[in-house]
Amino acid sequence: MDDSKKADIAVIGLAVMGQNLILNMNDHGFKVIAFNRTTAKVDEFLEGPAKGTDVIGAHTIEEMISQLKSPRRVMLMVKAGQPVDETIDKLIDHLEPGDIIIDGGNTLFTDTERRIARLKPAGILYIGTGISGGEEGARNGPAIMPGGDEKAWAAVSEIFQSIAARGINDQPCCDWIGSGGVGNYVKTVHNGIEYGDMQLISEAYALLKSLGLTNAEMSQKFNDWNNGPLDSYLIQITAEILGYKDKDGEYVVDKILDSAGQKGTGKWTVISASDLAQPISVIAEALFARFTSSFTEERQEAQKIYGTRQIASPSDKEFLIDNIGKALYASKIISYTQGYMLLKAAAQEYNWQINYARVAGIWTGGCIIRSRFLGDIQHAYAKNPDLENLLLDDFFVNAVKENEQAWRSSVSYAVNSGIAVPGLSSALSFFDSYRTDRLPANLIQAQRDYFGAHTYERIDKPRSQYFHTNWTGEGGITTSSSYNA
Ligand code: NBP
Repeated sequence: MDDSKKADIAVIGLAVMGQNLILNMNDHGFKVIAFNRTTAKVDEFLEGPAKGTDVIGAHTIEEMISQLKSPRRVMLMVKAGQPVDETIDKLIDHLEPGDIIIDGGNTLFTDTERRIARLKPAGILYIGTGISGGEEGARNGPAIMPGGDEKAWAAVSEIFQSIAARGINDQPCCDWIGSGGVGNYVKTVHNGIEYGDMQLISEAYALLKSLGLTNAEMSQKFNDWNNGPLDSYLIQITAEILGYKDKDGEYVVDKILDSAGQKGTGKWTVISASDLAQPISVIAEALFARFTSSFTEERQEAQKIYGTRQIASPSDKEFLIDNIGKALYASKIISYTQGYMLLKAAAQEYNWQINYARVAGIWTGGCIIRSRFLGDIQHAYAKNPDLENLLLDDFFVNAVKENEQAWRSSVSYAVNSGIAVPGLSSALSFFDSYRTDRLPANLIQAQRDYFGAHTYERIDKPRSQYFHTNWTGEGGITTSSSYNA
């Protein structure tokens, strides 16, 4: 076949993401060839959503490869994990040096690094890209975070930047993130931040509900908040969800079981943060809150035993409602601060050059955490690419100071009323730790030295000199050198 008639890209995996990305690419003038392990889905797709488009189908890998332009671009939109490796196994003998495999799934970044190393001897270029925005984003413009072999970027940038959403200043929500597994890593942290946002919003909902607001009133309140600094996709859909009634006239949200699921990216974020010693407490609490929510029957039993606490009646309900929005905003600042701390630590550990302003810019459109707020983060890092911590940027210093009192009173109200607010309260505790020049960790060091001779540094001596006290008079002078937990 004449190369000009061949397809620009192949997409393997015709579930919700693959199908919608193909249609999006087709809309932007790219010729796509579709393939799926279960080939009946190829025909269903061509006869269904892809009918009338320029999308073509293949029923074997060989057929798919023979209809692709060189260098061949093959995008995998299959379930993350083993299915990606199995698909690569089937592809590898049909590809030539310079051909490109792109994995668009929610892949663990170390898997991408392993695959890059595996494909390198064959000269096959590999990209691991985060894609965010769910079904709607894939169809109309997702946020795309590619990383891997930089040599491959020039060959895919036009396709990806065309199909991506447009964010702040009409910039495409897609750019080269860097080498190795960084694209997947940035997407993982995006998802962790998404967990944090969702938890904080759910806590604000619990607090508003405790004040007796109806679903319609809460929906209105979230709509109001969406017109201020909290303006974001998640606040907007929360307003819609709270106002949504079933055919029977009842609110759907009230009928949904309060047991939250998770698919792994929040967990990966927390594991990575533990590996890199980064205190992403809001994301961790959001993950743990989902775990706690799943103890449905036990929680019901416990409520019978402990009863419900009396809701503390506020002196000024409207004022407290307003404070809850401010607490949500301040906590969101902390959660993103922590997410960026993790990104910075990972960049240092894995030798990635991450453009933090651009990452925030990519997240301003297409993805689940898109918000006006990310524009402020972009601005902070554009102003100072070496910014040590978002909490040290002038804009965020002022924002936290302005909302601090409202934040404290909202958390106090929750604590006094027995309403769990792990996100809001851990964010506040992090802030109080971060702003404190002397924490009680001196006592922890003393305890460690007492029971394990782990030694400590002193405030009256230079750093990196270690001391041991014979606390009981019975220990020796031998200190621990291997155990540093
Ligand atoms: P799924 O994650 O549900 O995967 C289904 C696809 O994987 C089907 O095409 C299926 O083929 C294929 N597949 C499986 Br399962 N095992 C396979 C194997 N061993 N070999 C080859 N193909 C195999 O699809 P999705 O929800 O569209 O997500 C695709 C990727 O995008 C995932 O990594 C997901 O985490 C990520 N993602 C999803 C969303 C979302 O909102 N859904 C958002 C962002 C990212 P079959 O038809 O033959 O079973």
